[in-house]
Amino acid sequence: MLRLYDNLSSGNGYKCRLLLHKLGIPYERIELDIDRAETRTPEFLARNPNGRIPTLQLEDGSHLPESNAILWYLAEGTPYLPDNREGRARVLQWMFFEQYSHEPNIATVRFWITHHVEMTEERKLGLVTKRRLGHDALGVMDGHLAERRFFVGDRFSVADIALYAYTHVAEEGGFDLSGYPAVRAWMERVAAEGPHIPITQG
Ligand SMILES: N[C@@H](CCC(=O)N[C@@H](CS)C(=O)NCC(=O)O)C(=O)O
Repeated sequence: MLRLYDNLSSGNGYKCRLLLHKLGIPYERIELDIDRAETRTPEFLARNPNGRIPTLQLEDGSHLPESNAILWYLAEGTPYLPDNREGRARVLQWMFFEQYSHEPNIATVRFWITHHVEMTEERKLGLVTKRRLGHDALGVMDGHLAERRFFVGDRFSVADIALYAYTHVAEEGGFDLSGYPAVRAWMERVAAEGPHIPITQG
């Protein structure tokens, strides 16, 4: 059986939980306390030397870290990945966008706030830039979604899962989504794409 090393507050973990639920794949979920460095023990570092969840243990006992790689692995051969070359490349385009322009800004600020991380001078300075870059990413998404139902090919895909995970909780990080009507309408469509689970569900 697949085993997911996870933390319930994590949007990256939620991406995997949501897709596993949609696909009806049974799995064992191991909750690690990321505030107490449970991802940095020698035992866990042997599974993922980068010391982070989500990490998926495959049927053969090997480990696959990185949320979007896990999404790609699980989505292969399912309706959640386009079957044409351009469509698949566009899904990757948005997943790379998520990891470079969205998650490091929106997810990190949410983490600092919701996990009550000490706001050092360095973090206070970083916050200003992360707010600006996070809003830039939301603006790019809003522009793209203005005339589209989903990110790629007008069909729900893992690109939507990757971007939904931290967008729908962006307000927990102080990102006001009222100025992004297309993003808000898209979030409603994503939540209506059954079977769906909330980020709080393990
Ligand atoms: N690029 C990675 C990021 C993973 C990540 O940042 N995980 C965080 C939780 S969301 C974590 O494990 N933090 C604990 C730590 O760094 O020790 C992914 O998409 O999976």
